[in-house]
Amino acid sequence: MFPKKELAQLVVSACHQYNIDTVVISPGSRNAPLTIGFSNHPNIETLSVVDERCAAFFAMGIAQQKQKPVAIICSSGSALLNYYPAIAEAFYSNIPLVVISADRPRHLIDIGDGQTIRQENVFANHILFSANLIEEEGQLENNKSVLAEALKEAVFKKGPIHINVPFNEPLYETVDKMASFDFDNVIANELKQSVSYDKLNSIWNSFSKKMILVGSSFPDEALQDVLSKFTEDETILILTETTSNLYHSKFVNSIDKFIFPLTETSFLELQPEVLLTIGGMVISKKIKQFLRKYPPKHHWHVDELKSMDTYHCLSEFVQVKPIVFFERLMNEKVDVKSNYQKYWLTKNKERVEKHKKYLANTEYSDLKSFEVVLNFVPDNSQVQISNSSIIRYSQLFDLNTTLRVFCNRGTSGIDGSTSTAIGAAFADKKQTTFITGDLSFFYDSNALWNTNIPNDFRIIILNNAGGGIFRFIPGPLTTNATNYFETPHSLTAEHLAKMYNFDYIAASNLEELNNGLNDLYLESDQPKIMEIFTPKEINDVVLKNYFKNL
Ligand SMILES: Cc1ncc(C[n+]2csc(CCOP(=O)(O)OP(=O)(O)O)c2C)c(N)n1
Repeated sequence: MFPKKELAQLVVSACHQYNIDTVVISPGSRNAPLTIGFSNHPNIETLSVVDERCAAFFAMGIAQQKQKPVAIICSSGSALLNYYPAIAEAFYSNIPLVVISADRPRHLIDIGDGQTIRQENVFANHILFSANLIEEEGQLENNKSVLAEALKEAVFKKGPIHINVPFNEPLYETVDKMASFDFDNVIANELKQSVSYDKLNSIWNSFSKKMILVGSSFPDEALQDVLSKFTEDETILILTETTSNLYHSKFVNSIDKFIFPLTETSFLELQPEVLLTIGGMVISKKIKQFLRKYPPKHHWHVDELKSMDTYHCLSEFVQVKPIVFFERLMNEKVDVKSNYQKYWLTKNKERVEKHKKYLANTEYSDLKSFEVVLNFVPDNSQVQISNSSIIRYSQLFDLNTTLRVFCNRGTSGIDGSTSTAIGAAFADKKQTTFITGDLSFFYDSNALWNTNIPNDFRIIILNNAGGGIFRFIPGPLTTNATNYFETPHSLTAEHLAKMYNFDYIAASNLEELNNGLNDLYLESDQPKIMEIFTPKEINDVVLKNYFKNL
């Protein structure tokens, strides 16, 4: 059974030809032709999620793991606007999210028809392409070319696109056969790259203090191998974020711990002459502040697609795959004497020792709990982390090097981390642990309203009864409006767990935490939530003392 509407058939064909094999559908009538078309396609998996905000983040989690576009489909009206948080996240995290909205034809907009808003170009500020299709005789070629253009953007530029598809009624008519539509050159990559290697090599080889900083990246063994070779060059210090998914004993893997204790004089020593950045968003506020205040002579960002001037000193956007660039640098490397790397790696070792010593004697708190949790997360599994303190705690630890770590840092929202984690767990097939704060968890609790959650999915909530971050950062506690920052509450996830068929484990001290984590990772025929209740009056003190002790 197929939709009778040619336009719906065209959209389905285009998505298939552009290699989209997963579509998340939210319910509605106006999108019925698309729902019928996609759900009957033999090569496309369709998944149903009611809440559009969750559906979009869920799809984003799948696209993040599969590294290919995933489509989301919804009805007209405010349904579409609920996609916006995930669209913004996908825009800044370079995730190909194909947004397809059903709409009414133009003559029915703003005349008092129901469930109708101005949908065309509605995401204009955070979208790679907006395609506004038209359901009229003679529009086939135009619709085809605009669809192709949109889908190409999603595939090759890795970001969100919006396809708005107006349908006249009737919406539910079907036929037995689909027409065939051919889209030319669907896999041709049009990116042109030209890099002035001679100039860059000569700069690179003339300095003795070079820093490579890696932001969020999908795990990439080849990149890790090439970068590992750079550790043999004593002029180079490599800093990697938790979400870089790169590991080596000579990389500084926990940037905040490394940077925090530095004084003015040591900042001058650390200031690189050349800064080479790769990857996406950088979490560490401290490294951003440092590099903005002590800018390098040259900052190059190496990426196939895009670059941002995060440190206000970008001198060169090197538009090429990082691995290609690194190989060229390596081949033309000249030996330069330097104690830059050795000095800073020694300093880093001292920090690691202090970290261990402090944590060995730390009382039950968010920080201590996070350490214990990390000891239990199984090797070779995936970890999704929500925003706020949790992702910042992760930047203090040298993580198990077999883990794959992700966080929605495109916009750092607390609004879709659970849904993203569920999408990622669904796509990855490996065990996934989602570690989250309580506000982030309760905010996106509709994420659990999803029939595609794997049984080995685990949620760990550090419940400090509010936004713990606001007790730590300077500012909120000095005001008389703290409740509006911290938003204290006494909610627990217990009832949600019951409602959504999750096993539930609670812990309120170290012993319960250890026992609970043992149980958490036992096999089960339903997913599990572990809720760790921590003392909010102590958490910020423990963290402040941690930094003092470094
Ligand atoms: C959608 C959205 N709204 C508001 C914020 C601002 N914000 C940042 S952290 C935070 C509190 C998070 O609390 P919780 O998840 O409990 O984590 P904790 O601070 O306790 O680690 C808020 C409200 C945000 N990042 N995203």
